[in-house]
Amino acid sequence: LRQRALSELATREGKEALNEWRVQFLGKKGELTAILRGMGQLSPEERPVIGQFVNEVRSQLEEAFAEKENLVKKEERERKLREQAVDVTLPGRKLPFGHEHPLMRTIREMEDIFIGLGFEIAEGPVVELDYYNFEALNLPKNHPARDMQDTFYVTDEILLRTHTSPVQVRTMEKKKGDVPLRIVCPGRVFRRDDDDATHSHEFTQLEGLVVDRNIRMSDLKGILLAFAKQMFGQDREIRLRPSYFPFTEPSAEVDLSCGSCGGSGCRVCKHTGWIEILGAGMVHPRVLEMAGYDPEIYRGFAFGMGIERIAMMKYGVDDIRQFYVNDVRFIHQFKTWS
Ligand code: FA5
Repeated sequence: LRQRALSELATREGKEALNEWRVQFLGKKGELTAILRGMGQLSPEERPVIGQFVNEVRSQLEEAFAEKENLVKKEERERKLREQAVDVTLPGRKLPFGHEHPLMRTIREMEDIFIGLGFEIAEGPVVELDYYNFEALNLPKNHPARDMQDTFYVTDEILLRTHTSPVQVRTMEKKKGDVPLRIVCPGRVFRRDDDDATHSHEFTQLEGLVVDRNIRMSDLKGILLAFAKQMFGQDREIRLRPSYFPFTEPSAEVDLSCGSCGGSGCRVCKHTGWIEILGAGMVHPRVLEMAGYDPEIYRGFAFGMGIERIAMMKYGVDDIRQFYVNDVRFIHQFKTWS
């Protein structure tokens, strides 16, 4: 029996086969137990001899079993390790990284320049009250200049802001007459304009406002020139043309000299050598007064530029809609890494 058991044990592979072997030879109903049970038929002299012999065989088999069991377990472990092994030499899978949208990048560049010029960043709501968007900017109901900005109304008193100028008023109210006040505010605005290559019904503006004693038009020009040169290059110039906004007096439209043709005339600037980039002016005394600043003591200048138009000029984009259709072939050209 011992011979048979041991040689069979050697042929068993795997946990289950091993277990079957244990049941067959060492189990309660196994062959060794059967021999022990049959001992009753032996003579009293034979019993201890045979009994001892059977126990010896049992412990030999148990030992052999434990050894084999260890071996099987070890093999199993090694097999698992082999199966789960990671090949560290395999090349990694490339994860597609995102990056800034060209508009966000332009906003950040503009903010950086104005922060360098001593401005702080301000924000205001996109869904705005008629009061801040129009009335507090010297545009009472029925004022003809309201037609300049075709408005998306939510209710009679609530609208989608048509420009970032309401943030001027909100900031002045918050500052409660404190000076100096120097802020820029980038943000989304909405107008019922028909979309074309240079107009979008949703676009972004960057508003600027400075309030202090002794602020003059030349301060406005100086700041805008410094901005234009940092944003577009030292060779660029600006020019102010008289204009009209109800919330500034005097008002100006500001042109940037054309970089593509160097001023000699091309398609980008429609052969004029200049491109309009923003509206600006000295803050109207009534606007200062309504927001809590005494116009006898304080003066301010303000400007509002279309960020898409700035981005189009800086990066040579010929259609404003490119910023909104989210074609990745366009957007990926603005990756700052490779
Ligand atoms: C204004 O919105 C004034 N709030 C600007 C201002 C601020 C004047 C502070 C004085 C003091 P205007 O409507 O001109 O002005 O718009 C300013 C700029 O926004 C334009 O020069 C242009 O660059 C951009 N813009 C206007 N309409 C659109 C449009 N539909 N799509 C894209 N850009 C536009």
